[in-house]
Amino acid sequence: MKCHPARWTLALGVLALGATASASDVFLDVTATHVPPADQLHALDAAFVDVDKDGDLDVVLAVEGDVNRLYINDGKANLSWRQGAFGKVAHDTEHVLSADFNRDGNADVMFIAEDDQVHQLFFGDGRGGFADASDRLPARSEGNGFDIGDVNGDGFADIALGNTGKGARNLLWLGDPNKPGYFIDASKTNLPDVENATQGIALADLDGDRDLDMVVANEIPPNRLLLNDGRGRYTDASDRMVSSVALHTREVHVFDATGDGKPDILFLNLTSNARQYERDPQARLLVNDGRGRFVDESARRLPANAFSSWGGAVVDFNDDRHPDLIVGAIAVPGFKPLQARAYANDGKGTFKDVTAEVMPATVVGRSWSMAVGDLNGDGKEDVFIGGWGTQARLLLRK
Ligand SMILES: [Ca+2]
Ligand SMILES: [Ca+2]
Ligand SMILES: [Ca+2]
Ligand SMILES: [Ca+2]
Repeated sequence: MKCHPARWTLALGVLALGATASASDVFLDVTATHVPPADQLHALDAAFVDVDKDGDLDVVLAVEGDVNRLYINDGKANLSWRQGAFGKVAHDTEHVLSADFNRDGNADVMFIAEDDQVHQLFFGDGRGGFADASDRLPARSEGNGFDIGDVNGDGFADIALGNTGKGARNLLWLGDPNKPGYFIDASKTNLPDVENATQGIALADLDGDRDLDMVVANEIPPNRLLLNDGRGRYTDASDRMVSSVALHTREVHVFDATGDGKPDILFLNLTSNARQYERDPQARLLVNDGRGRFVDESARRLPANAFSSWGGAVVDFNDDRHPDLIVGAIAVPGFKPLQARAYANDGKGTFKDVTAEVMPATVVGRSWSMAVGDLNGDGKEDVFIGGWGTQARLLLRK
């Protein structure tokens, strides 16, 4: 559901050390000292946002079945819970993202919810406070994945929202250029009229014409690729994604895995939603052939996995300027917490499992969606790992 174009350029400033990573020089699990303890919480997703404009990234948590949370950063990645920041009412929240929807210069926050269908929008005041503007959102829905970007190039943030449920249609809400902070529902005019069971969405330019196309990750196959006409109108081009495997996908990431300057697509998959072994949960990397076709090259590029994955992150954890992967791992059947995996990129898009050397042994959980950014101001990207009924974890780069 996340696209990381900014990270490509960010990584360019990092010196390539060429050193082999070891447990002592990659990640430090600072959860016990830096994160409020909450080992029963369903912290399904996180967004890094500087809500109080003090120069450090704070952490916003999407919480399933409880009130969403704001953790304030002291500048050194010590996080403290500011209770009540997003009200006092629990919702079935699945995901969170940030953008400046009303263009007042302050970061805003949006949550989407599944079962109770209460999506929430909060306008930030730049001092850590938020005003509930959820009534600005055009509709309720059984939301399970979303992304934010300017799909029609008018400078206002737009929302692509993926839904599940019988007859579910996905939604596209355009930021209203005439009324900043309000939205125009363009779902019927701008999206293909097809049923989806969507768990993740990524907006990214997939065909190199400088507008945001869309990858739709579905729990019921097929996944879809939609191309943007430049004005935010999407047409189905799923035939550009070549894979013979029917996936139960939970999350999608678009990033340049192979280093050719063209975006590739990563699907993180389940065998089933914690029930039996039904589908192949192998993570899938669809590589751009240079002409905007995406071919499944997982077999030779990704470590084999039998675990299911509800979330992951793209991060250059060994400072070689190539994006590596953190992959959440849960054993299904059983829904058993496993150690999160670390896959190192060889620079050409072939990934090696380096979990033993890179991932602290403490990073075991029902890992869910993740956030990446520099929380302690040392210029290296840290990782916050959500958890379903297990402690969300914070990994700092050493
Ligand atoms: Ca801050
Ligand atoms: Ca704002
Ligand atoms: Ca727009
Ligand atoms: Ca495009």
